[in-house]
Amino acid sequence: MLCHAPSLDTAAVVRRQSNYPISFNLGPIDVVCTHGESYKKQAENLKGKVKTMINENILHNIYNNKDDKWKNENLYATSLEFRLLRQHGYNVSQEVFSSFRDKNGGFICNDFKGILSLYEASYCSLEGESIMEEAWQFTSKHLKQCLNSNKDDEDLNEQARRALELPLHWRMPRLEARWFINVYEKRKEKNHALLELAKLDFNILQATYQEELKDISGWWKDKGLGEKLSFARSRLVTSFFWGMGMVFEPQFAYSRRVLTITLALITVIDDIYDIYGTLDELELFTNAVERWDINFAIKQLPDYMKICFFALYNFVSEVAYYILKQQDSDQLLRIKNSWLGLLQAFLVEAKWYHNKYAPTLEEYLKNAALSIAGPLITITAYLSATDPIVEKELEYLESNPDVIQWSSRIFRLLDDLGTSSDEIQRGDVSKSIQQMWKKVMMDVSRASNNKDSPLSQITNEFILNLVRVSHFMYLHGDGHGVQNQETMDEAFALLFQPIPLEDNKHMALTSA
Ligand code: LA6
Ligand code: MN
Ligand code: MN
Ligand code: MN
Repeated sequence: MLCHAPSLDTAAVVRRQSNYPISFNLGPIDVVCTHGESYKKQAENLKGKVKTMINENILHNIYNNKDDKWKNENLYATSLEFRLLRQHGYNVSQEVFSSFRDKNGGFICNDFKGILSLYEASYCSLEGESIMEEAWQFTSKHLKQCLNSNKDDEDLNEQARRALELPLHWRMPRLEARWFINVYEKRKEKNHALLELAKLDFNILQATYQEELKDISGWWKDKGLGEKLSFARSRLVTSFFWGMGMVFEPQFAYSRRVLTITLALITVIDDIYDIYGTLDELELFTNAVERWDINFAIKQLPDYMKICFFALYNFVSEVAYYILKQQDSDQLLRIKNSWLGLLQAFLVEAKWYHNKYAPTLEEYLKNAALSIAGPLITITAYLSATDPIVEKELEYLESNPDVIQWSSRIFRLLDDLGTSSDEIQRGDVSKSIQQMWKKVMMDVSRASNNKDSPLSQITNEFILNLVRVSHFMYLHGDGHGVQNQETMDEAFALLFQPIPLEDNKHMALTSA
């Protein structure tokens, strides 16, 4: 613990340089006009029509009526039901695929659609499930082969290509919705009312996101961290994207705001620890957060850290205040300690760097699962999206349980793959990511099927979604830091391009 300030001769310090590009400006938000209200009216009309077609208890009914019927159905339907049920926390055995096995360990299936569906289902497997592992081996091999020979159905080919790139279970739900609307639209047999409602729903939510982002970016600009700390990345839009990926439903606007600012602050502070700060300064900053003492910070920190500390201090206070006001529950220490955990992990890495120490792989991974901010982000999502906060669940999250450790390791590996220019054997790593996903799914499934588990279904979903956003963000390199074109195009389309609607006359004819 530091009792006096080390000499901080800031002028004499030679600092490292970052070569991150500047952030995208927020032009699109200012010019976008929101159509929220007109979309909502049209959607209300369609909802009535669609309600009568869709049975809202559809999964529940499938699950309860299943027992013997599994065997009789085709592989496509079985795989689809298996995946959807598992994704929604139902307990389904891998044995449902037994009747599709052949003598050589393969699967009896002669259509591409069935193989694709089984491939997607295989990603919902748990540790030790040999049938599912074989299903994955079998289908991924066949999909790759079929891709080249299946000339007659280009749409199906496109789906397979995308599935091989990343399976559905690893993709962000909202991006998938956007993509699937296009797929469905091309189908010959489709329900126009359903399609139109999906588009409207998408556009309505998008208009809401735009309002939110406008508001949050006003906050961010007002704080001026982008200009004051010009060495650091200012990543508000991509940070919003992470938040939206974790909690996309309209009622979670506050949570998206808190997550966005949290991610943007993490990114700035990460650059202080990785690039700009001296070791003495970093010790001081960590210390100031540990004490949570604004007077200490004012007296001891160099100017550039002061502004950052203030921003963090005020933001955390604001969130704690909000929760106190809403729920009479004081979470200040909780949030502060989550931040401290992150900064301590950042500091360990900084010490390694400055002391030229090369950690062992195990040492590295243990710390890296913290420095990726998975625990902080998960707890922040929980606190900002849950009312009432359940003490037992929160304590569980704070204890850094397996589910957070494994999801954070995946997040870390993906980040390292995306942000490191070193040659890494992608094949090996992606297989280990698959194994880790199974570990995550083990915990999620255990939690879903145990009434006494402290984890709720929705908290599990936050955790899975964080991993899904990282799959997206690092798929083509470093989407967050470098903001490569491919990733940004897809992210921006989701946030700023409404889906064109069919004209109303046509709608009236087809959906009557
Ligand atoms: C990302 O940048 C960053 F700042 C992290 C702490 C990872 C978590 C992801 C966010 C906040 P970088 P590092 C989006 O790749 O230094 O520089 O931990 O993180 O690898
Ligand atoms: Mn970094
Ligand atoms: Mn770092
Ligand atoms: Mn990185």
